[in-house]
Amino acid sequence: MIARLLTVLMLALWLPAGSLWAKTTIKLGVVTKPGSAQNICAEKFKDLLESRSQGDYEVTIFHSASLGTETEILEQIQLNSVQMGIITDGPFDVFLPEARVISYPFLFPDARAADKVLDGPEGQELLQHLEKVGMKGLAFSENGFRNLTNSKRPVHTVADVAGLKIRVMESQFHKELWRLLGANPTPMGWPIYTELQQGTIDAQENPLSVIWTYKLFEVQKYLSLTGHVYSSHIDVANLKWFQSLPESGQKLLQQCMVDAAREQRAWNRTNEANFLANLKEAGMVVEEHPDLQSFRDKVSRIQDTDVFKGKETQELLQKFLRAARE
Ligand code: EAX
Repeated sequence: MIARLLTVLMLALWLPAGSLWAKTTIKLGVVTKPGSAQNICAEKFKDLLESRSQGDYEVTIFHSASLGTETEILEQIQLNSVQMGIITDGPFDVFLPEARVISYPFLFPDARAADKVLDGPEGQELLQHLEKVGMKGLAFSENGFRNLTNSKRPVHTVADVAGLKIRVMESQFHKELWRLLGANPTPMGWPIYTELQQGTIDAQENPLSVIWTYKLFEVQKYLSLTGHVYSSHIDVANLKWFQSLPESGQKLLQQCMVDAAREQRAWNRTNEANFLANLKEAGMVVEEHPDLQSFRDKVSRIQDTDVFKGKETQELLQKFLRAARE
């Protein structure tokens, strides 16, 4: 009798705890530090999901390379030891060659064109492809147009790039791009301040927000507004984990990420002029109008090289090229 009473009592005590345990916890990885583009999106996503789900979901953001490089975060997402990530498009290409179509050189004339293609059927097709590598593609947030910095000399034409030891993302495509431009590229994970400071590398390329937030002006004197590629983040989840959520949860999570990404893109664009002004004030020598035609000429045949030779990559590239020109 007493034993039965005790069981009933224990069950009664368990129930509220049981409903608390039903909370879904999510580990979300970004390589960058607070204040960075990825973090703005991650924090917005966390706010939206936790408030709209009234606490059914809890998001913990792992940032500042605490989970390793972006390549390493992607590996952890595939293993589901991390459920979600906001990751620069570059490092995806080792997992999914199709991802390199976003950063085809000089593809998008401006951010609006990028939004049109990435939010349209072509971008959605790319997100679908991620399922082949165990990831659910939720949305595109923005890193931004990438610009070249270096410690050696002003870069006006592509000839000035010759021989620069440049760090590129862990991406076969970016390595090939800078090889074609005449530099000496080395793939490395983020961050790279120490390597720039010690002179292991002379140059790097990133959007203005990153150059500012990571104080690269302290170790890079010259900035050229090359805007050679548009760089997005692909906001992803582990596919099996995502599919294990109730349908309402899947919809909510996706909508929160789409909304967070939209706000984050707006943040990035609103601040771009300030980032440039800050970098000038910090003493960078800025080439605002480099001879971009000389860059275009060097990479005009890149779509015939090995990095775009896969059938599906080539097909998606043709769709992106068409859509971007419409
Ligand atoms: O977002 O590795 C890179 O160059 C990325 O752009 C960096 O993570 C900053």
